[in-house]
Amino acid sequence: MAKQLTTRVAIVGSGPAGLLLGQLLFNAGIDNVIVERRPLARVLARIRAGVLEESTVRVLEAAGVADRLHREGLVHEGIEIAVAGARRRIDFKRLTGKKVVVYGQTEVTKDLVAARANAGLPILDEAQDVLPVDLESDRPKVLFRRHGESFELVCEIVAGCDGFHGVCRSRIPAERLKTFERIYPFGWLGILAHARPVSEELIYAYSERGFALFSMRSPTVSRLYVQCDPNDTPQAWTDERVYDELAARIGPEIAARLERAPSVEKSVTQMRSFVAEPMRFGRLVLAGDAAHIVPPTGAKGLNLAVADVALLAPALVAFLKENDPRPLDAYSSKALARVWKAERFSWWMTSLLHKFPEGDPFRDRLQRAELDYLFDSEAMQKVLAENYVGLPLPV
Ligand code: FAS
Ligand code: PHB
Repeated sequence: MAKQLTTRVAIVGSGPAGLLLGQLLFNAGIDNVIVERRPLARVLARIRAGVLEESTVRVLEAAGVADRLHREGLVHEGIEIAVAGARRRIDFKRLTGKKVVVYGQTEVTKDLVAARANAGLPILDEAQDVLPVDLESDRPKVLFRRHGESFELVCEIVAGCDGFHGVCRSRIPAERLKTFERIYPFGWLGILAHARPVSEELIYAYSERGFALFSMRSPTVSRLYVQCDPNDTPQAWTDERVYDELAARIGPEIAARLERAPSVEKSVTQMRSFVAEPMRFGRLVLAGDAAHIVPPTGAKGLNLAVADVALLAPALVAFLKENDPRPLDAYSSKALARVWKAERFSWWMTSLLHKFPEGDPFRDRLQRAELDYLFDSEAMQKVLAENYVGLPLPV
């Protein structure tokens, strides 16, 4: 016999989307429970995104979790694009009046988990066989097993914040769901190293050997990526090979600054663009990677998850506290309008900066022309800048 629990919003997944939604709903006086498949320690250890849009910072401030971000985050007013050793700075401040903050997703997750603990709110981690049911009724449930016991979490809304490999999206009947996908013929091999970054700002490098990204987490921690075969494993890349490829793809001036410190984390990220429409089915709503994936080139994944939640939280407040269904009815179409713009930008940045397999010389020439045009045209630099710093949030 399953043990019955009740709440107003059952949130599936304790990544940034689920945690932020839980915090905003709590702040609005709406009870919620997070059900998470992994041990919380594993969630807290994940190394993922690194760049926050200004609007993301505003939402985290509104949630009351931005104090450490403001103390430790690095404000960046531009990035550099490098091509065959030449570099061009994209000046966000001058072109858009905006900036970004470099603050790891790992830290955002820690801040949100700490706020949730302070509020005494549950994260039911290590939940197995999680299954949202009765989604077209006004009392949907999330069934799950935890520490040997079966549970039935009765609620009014199920928020599917369970990422690309979660269960919630699959609970929408196939005939009601449209998906769009593009898989890229490469991946990213990323390392984290306790080494001074090679530059004050991020450098995105195109080279005939492949893409490289020189990012960071702090003035003493570098986050470095090289384009790799999509089937590569971290074991296929010794630290020496990573540093050799980084040096070969950026040119001698920056390469000379590479401190070849041992990696403390090494992983391969697959590259795909994916969108599921709609982001709602009955009392189930999707937010973040559960509904869409972007290649990380445009630093949009985490920021899109935050933008979804910034739209979803007030819509749930209107529905649950003011009995006004209109914002929730508009959620999916409004969120998707911005998602597709970020999908376009992430696809464009990825297509611009990565070395594609041989076999399409016309495409290769177009790519070089696009890079040259970016280097020479302020209009093109402004297009990149306004998308990178983040388009306005939907209201
Ligand atoms: P998440 O995937 O973060 O969280 C989903 C949560 O749901 C997880 O904790 C998972 O354990 C849980 N879950 C899954 N199935 C469940 C189930 N059945 N029941 C209960 N819980 C379940 N973005 C960038 O901008 N830059 C980057 O460099 C970058 N690198 C990335 C590297 C990797 C390996 C991955 C996977 C993603 C990366 N991203 C990056 C994108 C990433 O930051 C996401 O956009 C962000 O984590 C989205 O947050 P959520 O939507 O909360 O999904
Ligand atoms: C990172 O620091 O992890 C990072 C930064 C920018 C990106 C992708 C990843 O576009």
